[in-house]
Amino acid sequence: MKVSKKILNLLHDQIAMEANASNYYLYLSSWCKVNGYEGASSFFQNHSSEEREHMLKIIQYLNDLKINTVIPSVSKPSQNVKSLEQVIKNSLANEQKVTKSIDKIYGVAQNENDHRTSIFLEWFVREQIEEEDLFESILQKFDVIGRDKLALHEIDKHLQKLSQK
Ligand code: OFO
Repeated sequence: MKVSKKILNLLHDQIAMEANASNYYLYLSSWCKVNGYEGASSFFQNHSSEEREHMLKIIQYLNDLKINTVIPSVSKPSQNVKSLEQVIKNSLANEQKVTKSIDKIYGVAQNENDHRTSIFLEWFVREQIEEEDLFESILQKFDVIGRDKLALHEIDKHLQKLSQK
C-alpha cells in the first residue's frame, strides 16, 4: 500500500470530520433560515458544500493511489444554537478542531517521509488558515457593529455578500 496504516486511519478520520462539518453547516444554514437570517443561511449552505468538496478531495487522493475508502456515516449535530453569534463561534471552534487534525496528519506524514501525503495536505494547511481567519473576522463584527437587531441585520447582509463570492 502506498500510505502507512496509520496515515490511512488518520485520513479516514479526516474524511469523517469533513462529512460531519458539512452536515453541521447544513444544520446551521437551516437554523439561520428559520430565524430570519437569509444571508447567513446562504453562506452556510455554500460552506456545507465546500466541506463536502474537502471530503471528496481526500477520497480522490486515496483512490488515485488505488486505495479503497470507507465512506463514513455522519453524526446528528447537537441542535443547540441560540443566536447568530453562537453560530459563528461554534463554526470557528469547529474549524480550529479541523486545523488541529490536519496539523496532526501533516506531522505524521513528515515523520514517515511520506512526501506525497505531505504535499497533498499542504492545500488543507493553507485552507485552514483562510477558514479560521474568515470566522474570526465575522466574529469581530459583533464587537465592531454590535448585537442589537440592526447590527445583526448588517452582519447578515455581510454574510450574504460573502456567500456570493
Ligand atoms: Fe474542511 O474544514 Fe472547514 O475548511
